[in-house]
Formats: sequence, C-alpha cells, structure tokens
Amino acid sequence: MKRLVAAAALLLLVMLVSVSAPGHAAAAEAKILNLFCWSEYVPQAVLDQFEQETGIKVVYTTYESNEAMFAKLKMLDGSGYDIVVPSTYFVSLMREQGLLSKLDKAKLSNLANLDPKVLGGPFDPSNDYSVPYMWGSTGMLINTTIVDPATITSWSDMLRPEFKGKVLLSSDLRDTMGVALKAKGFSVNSLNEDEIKAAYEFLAALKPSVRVFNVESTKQAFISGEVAIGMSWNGDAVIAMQENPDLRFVYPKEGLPLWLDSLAIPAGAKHKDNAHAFINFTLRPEIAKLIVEEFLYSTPNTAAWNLLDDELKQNRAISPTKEDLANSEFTNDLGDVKKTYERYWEMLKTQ
Ligand code: N2P
Repeated sequence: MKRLVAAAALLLLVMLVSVSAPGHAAAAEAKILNLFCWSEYVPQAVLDQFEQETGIKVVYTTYESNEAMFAKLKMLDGSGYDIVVPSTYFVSLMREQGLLSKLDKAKLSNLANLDPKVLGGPFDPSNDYSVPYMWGSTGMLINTTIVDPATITSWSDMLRPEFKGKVLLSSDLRDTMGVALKAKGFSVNSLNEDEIKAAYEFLAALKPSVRVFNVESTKQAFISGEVAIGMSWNGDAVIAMQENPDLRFVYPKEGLPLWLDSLAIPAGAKHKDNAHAFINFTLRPEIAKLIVEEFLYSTPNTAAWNLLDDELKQNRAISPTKEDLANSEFTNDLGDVKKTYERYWEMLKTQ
C-alpha cells in the first residue's frame, strides 16, 4: 500500500512538472482565448465557427481606440489578453516597449493568403510580431440632399459656412490630425512643428462648425442627417450608405490617412497556442471573406478578395483605385514627435 501511495505521489509529481515545464506549456493551455479588439470588427459567425471547430471559448472585449487598448495593456503589464489589434504605428510602439510576443510562423500556415504588399511594413519589417487583419481609409462622407457632391473635392470644403453645426470629426488623434495635415498639403506623418501647428489651426477654425467629435456612433449621425459632412472610416461609410442612399463617400483630392490593423499577441498572453490558432483561422480565405462582408473594410487577404462578389470588388469605398488613393499615406510611428501632436490635440479639445 505504501508503495502504491509513493508511486501515485511520484506520478502526480511527474504530471505537475511536465505541465509547468516551459516546453510543455501548450499542453496546459485552457480552452480560452481573450481577444481584445476594436468593436464591430470580428463577426459573431466567425467566433462561433472557431469555437465549434476548436472548443476554444473566445472572450471578446472591445475598445474604440489604439490609445485605450495600449493604456489597458500597459496597466496589465502586457498580460490579460491573448490577442490585440493595433494599427501600424501602435505595432511599432508596442514592439519597442516589449509588449508583444514573437510569432511562431510555423503555426501560421495561411499567411501565404496575404497580399505581399501589406507585409513587411516599416512598423514590423519581417512581420515577426503582427499579422495584417484589415486595412482601410479615413475618407469623407457627405449627405447629397444637403450639398451637391460635385462641389466637394477638398477637406477644406468642411469649412464652408453652410456646414456650421453639421460637421463630424473623428475623435481619433492621428486620423483627425492626419486629415488636417492633408488639408494643408502636408504628410500625415509630418515631423515638422510648423506643419503640425498649421493642422491644429485648421481644426481650431473648423471647431465651431463641428457637431460631433466621435468615432463610435458616426454611422448613426450620418444616417439620420444630423451631420452633413465629415470624416468616416470606409467600412462605416459603406454601412451608412446602405441605410441611407443619399450619402456619398468622397476621396478628397489632397489624399487621406490610410490605416492597417494587425493581429498581435501580447508578451504576457496566457494562451499563445490558442492565439496562433485564431490568427491562422482568420487567414483562411472563406473566413476573411466573412469578415469583409460584414464590416466592409478592405481586406489584405488576396485569396479572400478573389472570392468576393463583383459588387464588393467594384465598390470603390472597399476596393479603392490607385487614383482614389493618390496622395494618401499610411500612418507611421512619430517617435518623440507624438508628444507635439498630443500637445496640440489637447489644446484643441480644451479650447
Ligand atoms: C471598426 C474599427 C476600425 C478600426 N469598428 C480602424 N482602425
């Protein structure tokens, strides 16, 4: 009997050691995935199918800005979540701060479905830390019952007196400063304080016309006619245009800010295998297709794009032409100059 107890104790010890040894961590991973992502970004059908196939339960917590996601993750010291979805310039920042975990590409067999043009961006040159999920533009949406679309070509048109109280600006710092920089003919990644100040002055002059400063309920403000002109992410614009056919998406001639959001695994994630499984799942052509069809942004997944209906492929808000994106730029990390942007942004909000 004594021997049996000793054998059982030994067996238990071996099990405990093997479970906690780093090489065996995967075996111990609970069937949970804590996904921290923008709201309205992963279709329920995609979450359901993943759960059904893998038995991994997805807990989807949402955020509305890179800044909010970053602050939360910092507070938790890079743990608490298994996947986050930062934009380009936040991938750089989070990598620099050691907040992201290196990807195991052997577990991402579907990476080949991505358009090589979206890989290797300056924010992660070898994509060791991030996998492009969705990209899009921050363009202009107008209500054609209030304004003749033929007369709107420039971001500066928002300053016209007839739009007093009817303008919508985003509350996203880089998008809105980016639009203002473009309006003044500068780069969305300007490092020049005079240019940043000129962008601030543009926004300060526009402020009396602004009805809403927001990213959360922009669709509703446009659909209801509460605002006549303003900024909109392309996917939100397509959904709003479906609800209200009087709305029109415009690519202003000065160009616009482009964004790319990527899936990444925080350094302290507890379920890294599950996270890799989820990333690889979203890279499947038919899954990436479901994601575009529901949220109507642009997909970096060529295999998925090929499966889309012609109507979506030809929708210029979703699949812009080269001319549409003339002068447009992806938002990059600004290094220390981000403090200058923040200073002007604060001034704008408090003035
Ligand atoms: C969707 C969020 C789009 C993110 N609700 C733009 N970076």
